[in-house]
Amino acid sequence: MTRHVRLTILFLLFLFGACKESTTGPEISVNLIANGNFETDQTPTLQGWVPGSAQLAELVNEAPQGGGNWALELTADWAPTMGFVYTPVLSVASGDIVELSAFVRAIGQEGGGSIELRTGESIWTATRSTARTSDTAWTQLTLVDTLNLGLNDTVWVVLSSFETELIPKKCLFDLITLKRTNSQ
Ligand SMILES: [Ca+2]
Repeated sequence: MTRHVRLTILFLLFLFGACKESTTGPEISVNLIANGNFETDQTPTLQGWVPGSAQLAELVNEAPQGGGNWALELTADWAPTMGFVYTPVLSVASGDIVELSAFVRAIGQEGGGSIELRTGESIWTATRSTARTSDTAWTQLTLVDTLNLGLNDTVWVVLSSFETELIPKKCLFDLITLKRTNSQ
């Protein structure tokens, strides 16, 4: 084997190693939520999110600093409320440490909302990590979780208004990010 061939083989092995590394997941700090800003080119959109009830999920012309022009407004209808939206998260694996962040603002003294990370075979029975606020100023909520996934498990991000039995409770959401940090 000539030196040239040996070097070529080494180079190919190096390339293979580099490619293999890149399939373990997206780069750390990439936002895994495709539409966390609820707008594209200043046009409001709920693309990528599934609402519990389309009537309770509205895009409104308001946003926190750095959040463009539009935010998601969720209204609670009852307990449990259908005033929520969710999106599945791909490109994560068991053992990943992820950070979910969102800017949230309650409307009125009764309003408020929560952000959740759910993992399980069904979104309805999934285990939940939750952060919530009833602050009427834009507030950044953050939660960190280490994913522990079974073979058939999915990860979802859920945004929800507070439950209600009397007063319609409202909450605004914008700038939703989910990032792999892989360190705590
Ligand atoms: Ca926005």
